[in-house]
Amino acid sequence: MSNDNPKPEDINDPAKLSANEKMKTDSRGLRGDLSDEMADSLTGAIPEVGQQLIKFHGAYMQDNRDRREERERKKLEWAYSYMIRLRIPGGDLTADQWVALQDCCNENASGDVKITTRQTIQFHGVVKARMKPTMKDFDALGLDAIAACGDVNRNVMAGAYPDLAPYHAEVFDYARKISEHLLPRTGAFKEVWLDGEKLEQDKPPEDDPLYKDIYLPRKFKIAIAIPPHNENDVFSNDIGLIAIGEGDEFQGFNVSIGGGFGTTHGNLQTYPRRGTIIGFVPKDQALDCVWQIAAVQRDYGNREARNQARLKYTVDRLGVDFFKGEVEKRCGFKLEEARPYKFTYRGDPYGWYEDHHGEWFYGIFVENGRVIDGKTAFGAEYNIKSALYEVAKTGKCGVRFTGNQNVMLTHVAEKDKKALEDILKKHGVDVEAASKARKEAIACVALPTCPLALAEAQRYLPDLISKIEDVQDKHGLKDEAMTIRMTGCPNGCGRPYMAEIGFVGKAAGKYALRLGGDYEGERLNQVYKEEVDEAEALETLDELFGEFVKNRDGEERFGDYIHRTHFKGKEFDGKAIAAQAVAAE
Ligand code: SRM
Ligand code: SF4
Repeated sequence: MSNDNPKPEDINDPAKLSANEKMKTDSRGLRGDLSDEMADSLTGAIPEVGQQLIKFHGAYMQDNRDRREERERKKLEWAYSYMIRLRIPGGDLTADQWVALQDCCNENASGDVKITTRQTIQFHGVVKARMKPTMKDFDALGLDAIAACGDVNRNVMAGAYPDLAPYHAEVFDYARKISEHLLPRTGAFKEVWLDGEKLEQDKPPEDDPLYKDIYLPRKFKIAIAIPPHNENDVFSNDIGLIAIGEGDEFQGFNVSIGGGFGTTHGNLQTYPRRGTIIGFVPKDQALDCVWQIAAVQRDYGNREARNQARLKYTVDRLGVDFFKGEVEKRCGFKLEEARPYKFTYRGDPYGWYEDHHGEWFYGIFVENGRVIDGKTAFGAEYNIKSALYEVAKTGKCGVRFTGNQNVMLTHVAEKDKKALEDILKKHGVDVEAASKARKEAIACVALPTCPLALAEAQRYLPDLISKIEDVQDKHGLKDEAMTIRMTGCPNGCGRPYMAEIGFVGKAAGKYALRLGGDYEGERLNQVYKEEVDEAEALETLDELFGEFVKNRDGEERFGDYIHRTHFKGKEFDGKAIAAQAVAAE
């Protein structure tokens, strides 16, 4: 858009709004017909409108794709069930909450908790009849799934590691504050799941100053990073907040806007975007600033084409300066100049470390966030499900999820360390068991539950990593840390666009190979090969590791080497590529 001063009413043609927009405004504060649809025991499914609406309640209708053929042969409807994602700002739980959630997952869902890339957990395989009991269990634990999905602000992430910043707890609490500040104000959740009082048909739904009755044009994500850690990939978020301190005092945040990853293969108008830092906000004004950024996106976002609706496209369409100016106008204050910060680490520290108050934390590797027992691709019996349960049962720690799909035991007293470590060891949970590359890898869910998956991810990456480790070994790179990430489609749920080695699913056994991201999460990678199968991926890495070992500059990382040599130091610019694609049409 070349318009210098666009107005909200210029953005969308009311006649062309997407179907999701009507669903939102017609929903009477996200109620729709969900109560009746969930009570219909004749089918495990719900209608399309309900499927979109239930996302705002933290749930997705899914089916087990592995079982489709068998069900069709038997002339049965697909094996429908629901995935529920909890809202856990900063991923922080008490030990009792973890024990109860694990029990709830065993009773009502598949039993296998999945730690997500956004510091929360999901249950898969909840059948219709178990949805209400599950939501009621969450409520009894002081938890909920409100706005864990849908066109609203999602689970807010916060840097999980308290070892380096004395103000960690203060910053960490902003995840909760922001999550609550941006929560939808509707009583629909209580009504649908907790037998709350019904809103009479002729009464208007609750007033919601942020979301009104239109909500946001698309999903909206916020993460806080506490340098030097950037394990949440702060620049992949609609709003990224980088905590800035001076000495022992927390000052406020550098604010990044317009990060986001979802793309569609072959559609150059969709692209991953790294967030842009627009300034610094003092801590007392941070909540206001975040709220107003969401409000500007609410008013200026594209509501006609959902694949152009994320904040990243709004920012690129309006220009960073206009967007920032609009936020400042609404805030009534100006952002200050961004302050210096430095990220050095994106992986999770494993094992014990002490915080500033003398409490201990223990980082545990959970391959691809799957809390399951059994043999792993790295050889060992690694019973993380039993281990976590037993550890939490002692009540001697808290449980915190990380943006790398791992878990941390929190707030452990010196005297309790040994007892907890003994339990972990008994179950084969040894932080040294896996290689550096494996411990930094991420894979999204993909098959069999994700309806959008074009290829495997979490069920395949562990085996591929074993083969990549052999190639690393051949070149003397066994102990080299590298971020390897895989997703089953280009939506980017495992953030492959910021990996040093990214695999993005295209079809069964076929992936786009993306290389050249940096280790710290400041730079996007780029397509190195449009499509590789396993053999070609390994062959390519074999060649590249060989030349890397020969030509690397000192301690240069693999991603930096590829960026410098193969991409000539040129950054990926999705906006420019999109403009060329439009011009060529
Ligand atoms: Fe995601 C959709 C899983 C993090 C970008 N994502 C989905 C759905 C719900 C598929 C669907 O729409 O039906 C997947 C459910 C699979 C399943 O069976 O559970 C799904 N996303 C996940 C999780 C569980 C991956 C994981 O293995 O950890 C992550 C849950 C995070 C959470 O707790 O909220 C997850 N998704 C992400 C991330 C990474 C992040 O946020 O840090 C991204 C990229 C960042 C971004 O948002 O741009 C991401 N998911 C998407 C997109 C593309 C959005 C876009 O702008 O185009 C979709 C598809 C969509 O929204 O249309 C999607
Ligand atoms: Fe599904 Fe694609 Fe997300 Fe993987 S990246 S979970 S395949 S939507």
